[in-house]
Amino acid sequence: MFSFFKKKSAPPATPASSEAPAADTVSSAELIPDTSLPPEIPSEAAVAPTTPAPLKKMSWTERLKAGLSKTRDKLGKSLAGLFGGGKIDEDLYDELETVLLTADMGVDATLHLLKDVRERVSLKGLKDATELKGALKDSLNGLIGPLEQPLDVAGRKPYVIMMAGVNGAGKTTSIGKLAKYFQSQGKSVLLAAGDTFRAAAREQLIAWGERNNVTVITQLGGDSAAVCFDAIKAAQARGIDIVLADTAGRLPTQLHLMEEIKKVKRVIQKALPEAPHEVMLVLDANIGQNAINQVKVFDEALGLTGLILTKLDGTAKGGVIAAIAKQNPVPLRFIGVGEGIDDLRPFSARDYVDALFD
Ligand SMILES: Nc1nc2c(ncn2[C@@H]2O[C@H](COP(=O)(O)OP(=O)(O)O)[C@@H](O)[C@H]2O)c(=O)[nH]1
Ligand SMILES: [Mg+2]
Repeated sequence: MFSFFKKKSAPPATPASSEAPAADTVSSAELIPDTSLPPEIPSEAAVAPTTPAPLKKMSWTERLKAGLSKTRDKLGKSLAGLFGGGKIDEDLYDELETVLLTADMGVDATLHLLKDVRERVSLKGLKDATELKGALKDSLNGLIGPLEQPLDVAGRKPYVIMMAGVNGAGKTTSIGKLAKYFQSQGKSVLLAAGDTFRAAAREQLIAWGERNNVTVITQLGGDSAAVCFDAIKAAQARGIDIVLADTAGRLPTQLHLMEEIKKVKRVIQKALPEAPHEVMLVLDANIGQNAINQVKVFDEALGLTGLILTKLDGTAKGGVIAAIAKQNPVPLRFIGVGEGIDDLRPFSARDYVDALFD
């Protein structure tokens, strides 16, 4: 019931030219309850708890395993052949190289893992191929372990999380899931509908907010930076713990849009100098190796502090985590393995490796 959107009554208080939002953006604008929601918003289904019942009953470990089944099938089946028996020799290492590359780990991570596995094998004097699995798991854990740095939102209020990423990566859906996740930890949450390019994105967030008693700050036809600015001011006024700011999707090659999102970040800083506390890039795991380029470009533009990797359930390219760890190790805060509300969880390297191999 606490979903609001701002009537476009005041002139845009904003940043477009001056980057200096009026101090009274929030108070001078009228906040009115949104009654104009269409009865059904298809995209919203993404964040609604529509997961089929049997899946709901699964534990996170089971869901993670189910979610990673495509990657595991590809990796696991090939590895099962390798680990089946016989001697550890050069042919085996050659095959292992191919398998790792096929799981989208990329050349750098693959070479790193091979070298590390060889060292473990010689250190422990391993001879039999069946013993290789443990060595590979340890190597992989060593490589991706540093990405495991859970988000710590304590001590700063509001804690501002800004989302970035290409269209369809899962930004808005992840915001819905994260809002629920933080609420379950007793935190209050406010959403900024910063994707002002698409009406559907705004509606997706408003509808989600209504269902879950979360305030959504939005402007009809507004400017993304202004919406985020308003949201932070509203969160401060209301003593809210966490602000989740959505932004429109953009490709790293769309330079004007990359400039626009830099501006969003600068205006957030104007609202609260220490914010955004977290700049999170949302990546669709299906893009495989392209993820590396996206991390690089968004990092250069915004200074990323965290990643969310979504849709691990729909892809056999789960190995991309190893590539990120090797080439651009931005902390992987959360991974998504489905469309259900509980299908986004903090990344655990060990759980991930276990789900891949066991
Ligand atoms: N299977 C699956 N689908 C996801 C996941 N995360 C998001 N999606 C879907 O991806 C689509 C695009 O998500 P959306 O949040 O609108 O992307 P945005 O454009 O980045 O905001 C929606 O249909 C989501 O349900 C995930 O972890 N697994
Ligand atoms: Mg969106």
